[in-house]
Amino acid sequence: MSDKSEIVIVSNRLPVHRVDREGRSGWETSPGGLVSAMTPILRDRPSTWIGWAGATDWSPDPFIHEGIRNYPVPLTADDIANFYEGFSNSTLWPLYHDAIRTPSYHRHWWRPYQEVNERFAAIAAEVAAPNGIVWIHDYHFQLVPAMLRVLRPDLRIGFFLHIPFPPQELFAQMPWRRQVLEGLLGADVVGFQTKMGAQNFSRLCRKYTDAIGARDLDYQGRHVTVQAFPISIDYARYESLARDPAVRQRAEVLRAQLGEGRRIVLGVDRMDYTKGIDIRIKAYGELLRSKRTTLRDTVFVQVAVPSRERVDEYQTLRDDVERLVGGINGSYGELGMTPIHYLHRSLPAEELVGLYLLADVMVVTPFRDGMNLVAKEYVATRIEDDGVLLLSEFTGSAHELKSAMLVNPHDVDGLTNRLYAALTMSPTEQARRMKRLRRTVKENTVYDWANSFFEALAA
Ligand code: ADQ
Repeated sequence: MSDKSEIVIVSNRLPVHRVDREGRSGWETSPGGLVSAMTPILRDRPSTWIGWAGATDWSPDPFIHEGIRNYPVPLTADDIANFYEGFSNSTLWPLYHDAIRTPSYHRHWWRPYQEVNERFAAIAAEVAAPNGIVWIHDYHFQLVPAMLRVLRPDLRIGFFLHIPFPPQELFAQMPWRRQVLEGLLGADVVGFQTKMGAQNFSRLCRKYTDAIGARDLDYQGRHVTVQAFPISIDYARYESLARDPAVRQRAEVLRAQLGEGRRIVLGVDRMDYTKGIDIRIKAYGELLRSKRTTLRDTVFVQVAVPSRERVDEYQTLRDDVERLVGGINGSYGELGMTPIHYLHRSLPAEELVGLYLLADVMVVTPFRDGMNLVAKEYVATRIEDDGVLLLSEFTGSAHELKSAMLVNPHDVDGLTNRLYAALTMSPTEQARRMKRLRRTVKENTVYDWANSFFEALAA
């Protein structure tokens, strides 16, 4: 394989992770839509994926795994504290999610953010073939496009933001707002999950930079395409897992464990304060308190993957969620039967799909979410056109999944009423909605998403 790549992907994590088995260690492809969407495209041509390998004490040399060259970028413990947990996850993440937690602005995080962006840009510049394509992912690397353009003006540079892009009223808070916008404007294509994100970006660029244009922008003599590319899932994979006899058998075992005859309400998320895990548990508690449902009729299962546990806000959230679950189980549970089952861990896809198959109601209630793939995964597994998706209006998914039962997660009474309506929805109404939802997700898969981004970049 040539050491120069026609396609280069830049993301915070490499698409692989280290596994140790029987004393031998090696790499395994990480689960996730982004990795599976890229793999067919990357395998066809010389390509490199640049990202962090996940450890601060060592960083291996570039290596090939399943036909893709991985280029690990070393990050020190200080980089993780300042660039990752600091600027990325305590400044940008809350600011871009409606400031539902107060963003922290620290000058001693900004410089490391610039330095790490420079490090990634330098590697991309080194590995990309002449006139090659570099696709940069997410809020960790908003300065890379402009840095890379200075080093390699021959490249086609794309940037995709996986999280929301905030409106002017919020973005204007950021002390480094102009630098971030100018960083992104280094790309030829800047992609967002929704039209709203794209509009916010164009408007902010017109206000704080020299860029002009209604949606696409002209900047420093270049054309910058600004567009929504709603991300999706590998629909066929989820549908086929839903048909897999082993997965279905496992689901039946889980059903027996949860109690035959109980309707199942499910939540699956990263443990993050944007996801509205607390609010949905409160709403379920209200249903029990008002006796509109009982311990015998329903059971709530919440699976939350541990996330960013060293950031204070995430510790507090976990404590809050666990206190809420404990309170409700204490008040309404009986010996041998609890209203809420709570798992704080990651589950294999087969187990997750088993739960999707069991869920009569799937509750997805983020206060703000770029897209939310869990909603789409649930829909893809409902091969019998039943089940109800209760979906927050403030997710990117709600822009597409219009036949879901939409909710405002800030309104506990509204959410409680909708949860009750979902639990009592007729099978005919369920089927009417689910058929439409399934068609929508099937028509725009993660492969369509990746192809349309590459097409825009090649145009
Ligand atoms: P996330 O905030 O991580 O992603 P989401 O889109 O819901 O949110 O994706 C989560 C993924 O993790 C799903 O594929 C889900 O199956 C998986 N997952 C969740 N809980 C799990 C568990 N307990 N065990 C195993 N797997 C679990 C960010 C943005 C989103 C955007 C995506 C993609 O915040 O808005 O949709 O990127 O762009």
